[in-house]
Amino acid sequence: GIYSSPHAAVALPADPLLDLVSFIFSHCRHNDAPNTSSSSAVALLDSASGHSISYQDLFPLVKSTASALHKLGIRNGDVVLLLLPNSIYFPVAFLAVLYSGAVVTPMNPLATVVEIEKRIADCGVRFGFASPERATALRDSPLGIPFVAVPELSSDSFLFDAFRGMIARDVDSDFTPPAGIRQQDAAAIIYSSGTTGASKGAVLTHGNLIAAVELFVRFEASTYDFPPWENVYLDVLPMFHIYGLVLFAAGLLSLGSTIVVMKKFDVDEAIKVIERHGVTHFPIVPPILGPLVERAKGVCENGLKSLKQVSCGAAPLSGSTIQHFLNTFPHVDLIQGYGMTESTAVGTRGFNTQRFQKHSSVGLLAPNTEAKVVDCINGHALPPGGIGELWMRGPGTMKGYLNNPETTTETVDKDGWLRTGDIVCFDNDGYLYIFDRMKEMIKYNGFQIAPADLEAVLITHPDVLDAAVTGATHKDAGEIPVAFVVRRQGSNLSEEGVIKHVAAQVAPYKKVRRVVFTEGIPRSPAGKILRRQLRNMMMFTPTP
Ligand code: 4UW
Repeated sequence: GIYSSPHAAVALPADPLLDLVSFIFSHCRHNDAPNTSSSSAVALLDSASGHSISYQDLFPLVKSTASALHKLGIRNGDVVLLLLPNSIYFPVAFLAVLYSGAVVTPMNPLATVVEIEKRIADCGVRFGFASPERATALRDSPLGIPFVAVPELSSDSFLFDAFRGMIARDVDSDFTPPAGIRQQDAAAIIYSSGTTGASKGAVLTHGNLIAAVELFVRFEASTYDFPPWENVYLDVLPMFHIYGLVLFAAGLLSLGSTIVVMKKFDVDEAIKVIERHGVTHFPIVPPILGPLVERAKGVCENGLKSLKQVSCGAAPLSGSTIQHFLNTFPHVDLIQGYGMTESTAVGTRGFNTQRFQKHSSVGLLAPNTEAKVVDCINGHALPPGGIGELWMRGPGTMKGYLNNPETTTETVDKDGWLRTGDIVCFDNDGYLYIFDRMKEMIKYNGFQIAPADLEAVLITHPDVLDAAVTGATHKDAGEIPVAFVVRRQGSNLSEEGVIKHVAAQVAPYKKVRRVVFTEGIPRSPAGKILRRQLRNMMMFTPTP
């Protein structure tokens, strides 16, 4: 009943004393050839301004920034908050924190002060990176940690601008971590709703991230029949999310590919950028695919010639959208991938699917990764064709949830199996298909929302007696959060009032988008919200 990866095992570095940054730059081919045209190759390029960081400059910049952090007193194990939109400096900040021995916790840059306060308290953040506007505002708030402002453009003075007034200018571009960093040390704490409850910090180690870079990014590139350093990737995916982080702030930099960074996705702009920079690879989430096909058709009959591959994941992709894409772009490979925060994005990827025509599958298990499909009723591991919960095991599996041993043992069992909360099935060729999600998580445009986080906010409204949240399918966003609210007697709280109350306290993507007033929330005898029943209630409530 155990599925192993059909790919040959990949040898992962055995040295216990190894950090992600040293791993990345020891593999980056441009580092081997200093002062050649190869080392001036562009690593990161800002799509709007054309500002860029070359491979020659990247590692020294990471080392200087790590040295600046060290001078500020950041030490092994300290937690640093990255409250950053996509920019060419996101990877610099991320890798520098890791190289200083500290741990990154990334967060949506639109997070509210309440959410940031919670994060700081939960993982003991000591220091933050934010956009200039955010950093200024947060310095005056009572958060109690210093924030560095990361400029978005000026490549020459990045360090000086960022650390202005905090440290002397003399930073060390040959900095090495003074205290050794081990593969088993924490590198990132990324929040996820897991299978149930409020969002919690998944602790990912340097070893987890090295495994992800090898098994997800570098392995895939090894199957191409063209050199990965000639590839140009367009990044519209947020690097604060595991999918964008592993690809754009780590894996692709080890391959020497060029990454064109877009701060915010806009379909027309993306099409222009693809044409302008000869983009070859475009990793996306499902809500982007439909508009891309629609707009691209209008722009140029058989355009986007440079494009070789579009890869899609983080949420389900509809069959009709896939067909539409294939008809419009017969020259482009469309693959799906599957992974999760708790597996450091390691999971499955489609390979050569144009040839195999299995576009609705999320692909084959990554190397060194095993899976079981567990019958939801009797717990038996099922053969191909059987539908049940996916359990995965491999070197990407997180260390555990921060300060949460109980939820950790519920999620990763003593044999190392990670319960994904996804309902899936394998076919006879080892291709995985995702059917449903049994966990509570809502995915809005590919972003996670934990219903329990919104319930905690709803219940603070004085007119709300009880509340529950679940997801409803939505044609553009995939899913939207819907709140079920029991009002206090005599209250005339409106749908708009509920939506506003939540919106004031959460990042915009988490906003409640529909409200159903009800007499009571269905609960089990143990007090657990019966979410399936909520979904049934929704079917009988007319959409306004
Ligand atoms: N189809 C249906 C999918 C799919 C999916 C994920 O926010 P997280 O924790 O993490 C992610 C990671 C996405 C990802 C990782 C590596 C990769 O190669 C890739 O390729 C495109 C994508 O989203 O959410 C994890 C949850 O998101 C759902 C599923 O419920 C999973 O447990 N999910 N990918 N292709 N659903």
